[in-house]
Amino acid sequence: MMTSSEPSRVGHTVRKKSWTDLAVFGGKPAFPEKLHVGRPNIGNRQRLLERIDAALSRRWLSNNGPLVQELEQRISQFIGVKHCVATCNGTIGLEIAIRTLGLSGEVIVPSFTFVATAHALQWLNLTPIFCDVDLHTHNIDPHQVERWITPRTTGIVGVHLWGRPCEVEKLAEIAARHRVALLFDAAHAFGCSHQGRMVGNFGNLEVFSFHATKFFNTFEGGAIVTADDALAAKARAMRDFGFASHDEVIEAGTNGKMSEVCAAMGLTGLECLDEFIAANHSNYQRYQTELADLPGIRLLPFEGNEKFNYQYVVVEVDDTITQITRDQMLDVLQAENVLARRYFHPGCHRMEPYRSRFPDAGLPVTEMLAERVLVLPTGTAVAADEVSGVCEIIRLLVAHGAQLRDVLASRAART
Ligand code: T4K
Repeated sequence: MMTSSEPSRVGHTVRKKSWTDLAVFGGKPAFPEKLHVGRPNIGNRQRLLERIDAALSRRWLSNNGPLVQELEQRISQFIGVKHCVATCNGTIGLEIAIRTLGLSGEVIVPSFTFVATAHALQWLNLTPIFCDVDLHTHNIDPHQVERWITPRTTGIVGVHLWGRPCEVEKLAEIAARHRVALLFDAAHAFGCSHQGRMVGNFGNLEVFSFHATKFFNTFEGGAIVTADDALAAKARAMRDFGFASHDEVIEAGTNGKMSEVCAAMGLTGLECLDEFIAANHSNYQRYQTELADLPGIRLLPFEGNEKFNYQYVVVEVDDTITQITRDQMLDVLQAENVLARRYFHPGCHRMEPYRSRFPDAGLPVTEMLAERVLVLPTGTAVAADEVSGVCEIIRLLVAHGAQLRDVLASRAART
């Protein structure tokens, strides 16, 4: 199916023969247009506009409309989970899930995540207790979780970072043994599986983000999924001010509803998931081939016979080997119009209000990864030859690492 999401190119890529041609030194940027991390996957524009048109004709724009109901049903089927409650974004989804589980006191959460994970707890006056992550998977380290459990702990929030599922069995065992709730922030992991089961089937509840930058988007949006009837009913009421029926309020709820126009985008995107995955997968494979064996550059692998959405292409830069630092590399890439990102720098524990509260959080792996990780552009808006162009620049930087480190450092010192 042809969709409107194929990359469109204006102008040509400029090839760098020598490091002196780099844009940071006055050369022409390699790419005439900016390459983003998280350029939205659009899907079939015509289907989207038809759906929006139908919603306008129905004059039903929000409040659990037919498109939202259809999206929830399709997502439940896709994941194989009983309940899906669509929300206006992932952050509100997390807040509703946290309240639905009745969490209080302290909740254990990784610091190496988008700050929304921690803020959702803080916003509800809970105390996020930051836990370190595993060096290889970047996910919450179950052994470290045990370390932080106290009588005040009521829950654990795992984040399936980059779409790679957490060690869900170990976390479930720890949560059961300590009688605390287990919630997953699955913002990155829509369409991914663990041991053949789709993400969305683990813990007490899981929460997706369908933000524009995500693999599957509803402009803004999210969803809470669970197999538990009571939790689903509670989350559904909380999403709608606490209403259980027209005149009956059973909870102090909020407004977390998804609009019909967002659901229209979601339904259209669901029909194009295979195309999104194919584009991401092929970009990932190209990065893998072209960055293979590059000293000091580790591309995080997607391993095993599982489903992945390949939305985040993540490299670790070990500057004891590359010499050029991750941040110098980022500056060079940005000048070439490659808007790579250093997600998630600094860790949440280095941001306010957490930094003042936990000055000595003691999270060595998080600290190290926050200094090493670079996320590279991919998605349906990024073409194969653009991926090759990005890899070519990275190879050039590594080949002249020591020289560039010094030149860039002395330039920075002069400015
Ligand atoms: N948990 C986790 C683990 C998360 O990663 C997130 C969100 C959440 C929870 C919360 O879910 P939501 O409440 O957002 O549903 C972006 C996204 O805004 C955020 O949703 C996402 N994680 C995070 C990882 O990335 P920023 O601050 O990096 O966004 P921004 O504006 O810099 O955009 C990123 C890139 O995408 C830029 O290069 C521009 C490009 N872009 C962005 C938008 C919105 C486009 O090309 N088109 C667009 O429409 O946070």
